[in-house]
Amino acid sequence: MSDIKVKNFDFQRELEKVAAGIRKPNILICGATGAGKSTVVNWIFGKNVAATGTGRPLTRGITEYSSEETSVNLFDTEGYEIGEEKISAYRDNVEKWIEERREGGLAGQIHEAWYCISAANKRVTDMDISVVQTLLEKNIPTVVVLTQLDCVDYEEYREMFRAVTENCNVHCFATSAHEDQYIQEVMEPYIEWEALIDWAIRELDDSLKEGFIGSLAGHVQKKQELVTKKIIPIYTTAAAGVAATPIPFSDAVLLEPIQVSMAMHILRTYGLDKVSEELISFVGSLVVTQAGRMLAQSLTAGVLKMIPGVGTAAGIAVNTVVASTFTAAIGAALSQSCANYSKAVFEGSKPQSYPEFFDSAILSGFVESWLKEHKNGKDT
Ligand SMILES: Nc1nc2c(ncn2[C@@H]2O[C@H](COP(=O)(O)OP(=O)(O)OP(=O)(O)O)[C@@H](O)[C@H]2O)c(=O)[nH]1
Ligand SMILES: [Mg+2]
Repeated sequence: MSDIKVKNFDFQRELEKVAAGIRKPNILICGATGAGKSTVVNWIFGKNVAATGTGRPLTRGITEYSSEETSVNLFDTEGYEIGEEKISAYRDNVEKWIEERREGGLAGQIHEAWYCISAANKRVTDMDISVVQTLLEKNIPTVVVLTQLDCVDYEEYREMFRAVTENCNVHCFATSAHEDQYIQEVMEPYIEWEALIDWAIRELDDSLKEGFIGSLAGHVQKKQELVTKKIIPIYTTAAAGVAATPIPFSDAVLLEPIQVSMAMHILRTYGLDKVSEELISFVGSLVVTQAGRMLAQSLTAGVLKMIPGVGTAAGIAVNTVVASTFTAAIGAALSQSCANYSKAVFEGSKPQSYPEFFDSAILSGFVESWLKEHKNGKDT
C-alpha cells in the first residue's frame, strides 16, 4: 500500500524546500596574502566550497563563496601586500564593505570574522592589530587563526600566541594544514581546529548554527547531535500536531510528508544530499515504505506496547504519542544510518556503496532498538 505512495513524492523538491529554510551564516575571512585563508576554508568546509574558480568576485577584492549546496556564505578577502598604503586601503575597504552589508539588512550582515596570521611570519604586524581592532569596533565577533603552525618551533609558537592575545585582545587558535599526515599527528597536541570550530559555532545566533554545522566537512558527531536535539524535534512536534487533528489515525497520508521532509533534512545535515540523486530517492522511498509498514503493523501487532504512554492514555492522546514516537524513531534510525555511512565515506579509502547502510532491515533494526531504549518515555 505504502509502496504506491512513494510515487507521490518529489524528493528533490522536498530537499530544495528544506534547504531554502536553512539560514546561512556569513563569515568573513581576512588576513595578509599567503596567510593561509583559502587553506583554512578548504580544511573546515571541504575542498568544494572554495575550490578555485567557483567564487563570485564582489567589489574591491572580496570573493564570495556561496552556493545552493552549502549552507554557509564565505567572503574571502584578497590578502594585502606589505606597504603602509596598501594596508590602510585594505582595512578601509573591508570596513566600508561591512557597513554596506549591514545597511542591506539582517541576512546580508557579517556574522563573524576569522583573521588569519601565519605563524611562519614570526611576528604580529601593526596591520594585523589594526584590522582586528576595526572588526571589533564594528561589533563583529572576531577570532585570530594562527596558521601554518608546522613552520615554527614551540618557542616561536608560544611567542606568537602571546603577541596575538596581548595585542589583538581576541581568542587565538593555532592550526596546521600540512599535507603530511605524520607531521599533523606530531603537531596534534597544539592544533586547535576543533576549538576554532567550537568558537565559531558558539558565536553564531542559534538560528545560524545549523547552517554552519551542516556545512562542515566531516564532524559527524556534531551533525548527529544537531539532528537529535534540533532537527528531529521539529518533525515530531509536527507529527503530534497532525495526529491531534480529528482524522482517522490509520490514514498515514498526513504523517508521511512530515517524515519525508525530516528524512531530507537529515540527509542535508550530513551533506549526503550531494552524494547522488539516486541516494536521495532511495532514502526517501525507504522512509515512506518503512513508515507505512510500521504504522500498519502497529495497529495490529504488539509494537504499540513498546511505545511509552500507549495503553494508559486514550483516544487522541494515544495517537499523538504514537505519531510523534514513530517519527522520532524513524528519524533516529535514519540519522544512525547517515552517521555510519558518513564515517565510512570520510574514513574509508574507497567509495562506499550506500545500500549497505540504508537497507530496510538495518533501518528497522535501528528503529527497534531506539524504541526499546526510549521505552520509559525519555527523550521522545
Ligand atoms: N606548511 C604549511 N603550508 C601551508 C599551510 N596553510 C597554507 N599553506 C600554504 O601557504 C600558501 C598560501 O596559502 P593560501 O591558503 O593560498 O593563502 P591565502 O591567504 O588564501 O593567500 P591569498 O589568497 O593570496 O591571499 C599555500 O602554498 C599553502 O599551501 C599550513 O598549515 N602549513
Ligand atoms: Mg586565498
